[in-house]
Amino acid sequence: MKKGINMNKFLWGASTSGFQVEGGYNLGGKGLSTTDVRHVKEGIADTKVASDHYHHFKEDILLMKELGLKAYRFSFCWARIMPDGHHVNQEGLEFYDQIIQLCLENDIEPIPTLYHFEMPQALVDEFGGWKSRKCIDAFVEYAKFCFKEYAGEVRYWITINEPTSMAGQQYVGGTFPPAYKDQFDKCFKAEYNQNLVHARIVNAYKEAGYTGQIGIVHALQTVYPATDSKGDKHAAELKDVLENKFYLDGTLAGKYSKHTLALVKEIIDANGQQMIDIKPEDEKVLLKAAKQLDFVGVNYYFSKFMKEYHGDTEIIHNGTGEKGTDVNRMKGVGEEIHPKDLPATDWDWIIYPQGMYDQLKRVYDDYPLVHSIYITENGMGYKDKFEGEDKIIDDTPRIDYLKQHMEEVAKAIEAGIPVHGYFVWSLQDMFSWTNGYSKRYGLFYVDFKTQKRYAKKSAYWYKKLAETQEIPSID
Ligand code: BGP
Repeated sequence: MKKGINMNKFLWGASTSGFQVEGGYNLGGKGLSTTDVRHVKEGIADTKVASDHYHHFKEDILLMKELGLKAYRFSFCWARIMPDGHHVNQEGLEFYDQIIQLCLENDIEPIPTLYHFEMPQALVDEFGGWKSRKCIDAFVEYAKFCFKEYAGEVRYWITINEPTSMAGQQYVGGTFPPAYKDQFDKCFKAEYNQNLVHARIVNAYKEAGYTGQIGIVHALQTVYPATDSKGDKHAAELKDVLENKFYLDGTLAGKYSKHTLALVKEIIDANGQQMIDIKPEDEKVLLKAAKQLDFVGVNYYFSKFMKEYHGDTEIIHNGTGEKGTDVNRMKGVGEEIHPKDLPATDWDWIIYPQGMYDQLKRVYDDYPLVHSIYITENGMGYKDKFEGEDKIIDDTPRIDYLKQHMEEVAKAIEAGIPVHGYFVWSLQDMFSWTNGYSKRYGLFYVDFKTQKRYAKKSAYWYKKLAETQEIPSID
């Protein structure tokens, strides 16, 4: 990265999430997760097996070791630890214990996320999921249990992965159960509840006196107006509040600003829905947590460019990798456009590395309580081609993507922004939530028939980076 910056403590790592890699969906006493019962189109994936990390975790951790990585970000499947959301399953605990021990033995920092898009289905049956305060209480108990169980072994915890992605897909985009569309009020309410549960967990961790670090992970997409017109600028602000600012305020400032709430109301009003209730007692909990938060994780993949739009909502999600099929215009928000001069992935994610720097700067400048940032996900979905055991999988476009984004991270560090680690999404190929298995992200290619792993060109490139602490060129 940059000479002169002490990179010894910088955590180079890779990320995964339980449901996307583990498989073993009914093994070792595991209960069903909300993701297990979600309808996945026939043939695109076998999520019951996934990347079979359940049986291959040793190999996967040793592959990280070979690359010289210093940290592994993974997630606990709550239903593996507590099949019904309340009672402990010893075998599930042991599974994560083995992962944690193996990481520690190999000098890899284990960084679990408590909630990465999945919870026990039993809790949805019992309480209705995040909508219910009882579900929030159950999550707090689960978190407290995990803190106690792994105290002394886990030094970094992540409460929730991307509160907004899940809420957006559940209530606006309709790609996740309960698959509602255009329910902006419910979307903000779900984010509100997740911000609150996150805060309660942070406070509980600190009250118990643990000495590790605790943080949250946000999906941050940098939003720009398509032109300098007033209407486009306002559309960008509205989109930003929907995608970023509402939950940044809630978790990093501990208070929703008046401006944020005015924009939220504008979106909800435009859709004829009822403004959500912001309770002062909840904001006290949020503020207490924001002041004690040790770090924020940033997942950055793409930026968005907005123009003014006043029609009805129309969202066509490109989940096929057929470039140019994505449509996103939202009533009360605006329309996403794809500037012709900017590259995009086959899934229409606009590649804009500068958005990484701009977002890091924004988080640091606008939220003075933030004093430590990790890039917890960054990577490129690509249609990798396997051409035989003896041929290296050439994913040069991914290397180019990673390199450009890391250069922006280095720029941010030079500018004094406290970024303390970087995690590639993802360690190995895995299930992609709305795209099945055709969208690959891994440093390691997975042949899903044999579950054999093969290093891609990007894995060697990343290894060089971890060894030299300099961003290598693309050969
Ligand atoms: C993030 C999620 C990850 C992962 C990644 C890539 O939002 O935290 O779990 O899925 O995005 O997304 P996708 O697989 O949809 O391309």
